[in-house]
Amino acid sequence: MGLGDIADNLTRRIESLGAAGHEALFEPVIRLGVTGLSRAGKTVFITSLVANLLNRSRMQGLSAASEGRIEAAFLQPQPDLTVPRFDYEAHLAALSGPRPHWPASTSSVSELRLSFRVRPAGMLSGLRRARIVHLDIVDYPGEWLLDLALLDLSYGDWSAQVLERIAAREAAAPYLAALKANDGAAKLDEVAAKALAAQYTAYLHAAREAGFADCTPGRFLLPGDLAGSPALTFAPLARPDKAPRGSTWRIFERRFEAYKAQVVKPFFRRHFAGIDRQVVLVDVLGAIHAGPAALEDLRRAMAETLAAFRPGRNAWLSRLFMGRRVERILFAATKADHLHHSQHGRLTAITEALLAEARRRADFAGAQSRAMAIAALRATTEETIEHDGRKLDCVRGTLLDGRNAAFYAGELPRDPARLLGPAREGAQKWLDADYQIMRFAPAPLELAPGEGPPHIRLDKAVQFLIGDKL
Ligand SMILES: Nc1nc2c(ncn2[C@@H]2O[C@H](COP(=O)(O)OP(=O)(O)O)[C@@H](O)[C@H]2O)c(=O)[nH]1
Ligand SMILES: [Mg+2]
Repeated sequence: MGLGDIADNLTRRIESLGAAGHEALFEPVIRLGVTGLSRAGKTVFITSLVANLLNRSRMQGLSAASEGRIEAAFLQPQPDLTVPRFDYEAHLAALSGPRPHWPASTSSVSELRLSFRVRPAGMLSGLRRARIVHLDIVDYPGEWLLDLALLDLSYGDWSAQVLERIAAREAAAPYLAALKANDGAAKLDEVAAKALAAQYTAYLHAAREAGFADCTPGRFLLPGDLAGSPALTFAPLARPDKAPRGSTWRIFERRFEAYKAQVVKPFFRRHFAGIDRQVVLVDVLGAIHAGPAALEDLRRAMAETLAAFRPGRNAWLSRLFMGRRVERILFAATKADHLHHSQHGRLTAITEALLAEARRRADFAGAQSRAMAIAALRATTEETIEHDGRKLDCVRGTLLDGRNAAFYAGELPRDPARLLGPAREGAQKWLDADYQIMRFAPAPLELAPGEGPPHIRLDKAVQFLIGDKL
């Protein structure tokens, strides 16, 4: 660990003590990381989570809530003064207004502190005094976790890997064509470099649209305030025989290294290293709908993501963690309200299987992990309809265009291998089934006092994540 790292750690600790004052020393803080690739459902998850922790009658699966031990829950100023606050009020207003709509998409790190006054569990519950427990929720893009793998790669290795993976992808054709006109050995032309980086970024967006998750560098998709900076102006190249000084290859190589040192590492240092509990949201249904290639890619991306939770795998990261670790990791397949509950078990089984390899490694590292199918905000109701003389278990909701419709997503297989097998073997499409997806608008809410927004298994998710700390 360098001096800079030590100083960083110290300042961070002192700041977090100072900000909350003297008492903070005795008040436990749980840092809950919420991540997932973009559109996985992070913003909706955090908004509904907070609303349901403030008003807990739909949280019977959280034992501190069902035992009535939570005397109060309240939002507080977060200790981190330089991280944007998660805009809970605005997101809740979007979901719960008279014309409910999904919150606008967000693309960087944000935080929110929720504090509880909670009585201890067990026999002495009535005797001992209530204590304060803080829950710091950190929302960060899963794309940024994928960048961890870059730390172990040289520019040359990364370029080779990317070019091999994208060779057969339709979405990459324009970039690969542009690449032909660029010689890595030639002197860098900044205008051409910018154009090439832009074209590579366009490929990443197209790949994301097509359902692929292996999109590095993560900041190209979600640049925040780094847009246009040199650290983001590079792209993978075919290695030239010779790369003289000043050549595109050499300069891209330097920028790749700068990206690692000045973008990737600070993210892990500032936001990731302090996390105790983690939920990884995964749009499994969306990937199934997009087809076998997208599902296989999601599996690979999840395995890579999990590498971040096994600090032993990466020397730099293990120094940063200094023996700490993320204690619990939940993989939650989101948007389960697209399926009738009779299929939720299958969705969970598919999520488990999808993550099996990755989970084995995380369990090995001592973290507890679990897979679950949830809906942070339930937008549908269930209904059984007759179709061609057959009973179909459907869901019904309001579509984005205002129409009301019953919807059948298709029948998920009982055996996850029926999907994962063909995905692994590179099948072009699902053979014996067709999976649909539909975007529902959030349903208008009529909440009784004490009630948070309707959800599916959000309470169980929270119980697994932080139940032992309340
Ligand atoms: N039906 C349903 N749709 C959801 C749910 N959560 C998220 N979505 C959909 O997924 C989209 C992306 O969610 P968001 O939270 O913004 O994803 P983020 O990019 O990970 O923050 C939303 O606009 C909704 O269309 C859910 O619980 N149920
Ligand atoms: Mg978001």
